[in-house]
Amino acid sequence: MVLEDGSAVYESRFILEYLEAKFPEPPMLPDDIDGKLAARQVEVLCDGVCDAFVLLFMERHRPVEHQSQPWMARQQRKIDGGLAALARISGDREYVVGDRFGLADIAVGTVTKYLSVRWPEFPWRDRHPNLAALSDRLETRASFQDTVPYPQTFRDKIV
Ligand SMILES: N[C@@H](CCC(=O)N[C@@H](CS)C(=O)NCC(=O)O)C(=O)O
Repeated sequence: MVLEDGSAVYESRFILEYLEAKFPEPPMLPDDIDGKLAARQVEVLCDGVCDAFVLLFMERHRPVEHQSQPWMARQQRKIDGGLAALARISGDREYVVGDRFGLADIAVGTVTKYLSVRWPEFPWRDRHPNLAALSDRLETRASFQDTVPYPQTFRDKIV
């Protein structure tokens, strides 16, 4: 995240910590310790899905003779398992954790939108209609509309 003075905060967990410290109201985390833990668990799952997808994506862009099918299958399992866990946790709740918008919603909405943008043919919506509904709801928020992810161009060859 690039700040107004041109400096940068990187790694999503630190970016969120920075934003929370700078703009504590409204809080991103629930007040109670169990709620905080639940939100952080969702964040970890989302990071895991995202990291596995980045690894899978990179592997797919290597020359085909260098690609490892078992490695790609391993990443795919993490993505599938992570999304299934997120779908189970979210259920049909309005917010992923507790009764107000917060970090867990940001994490889930970010990973689902990123998958939609970067991997449109992946059928996560058909598999998890509740996550699709949650994602669509989140995408109506101005903060999500203002920060739609876009695929970056890789200039260096992936070897
Ligand atoms: N651990 C880093 C991961 C950063 C990362 O790999 N981000 C990916 C999305 S999850 C990205 O920006 N990819 C660019 C693209 O796909 O165009 C973080 O959480 O900030």
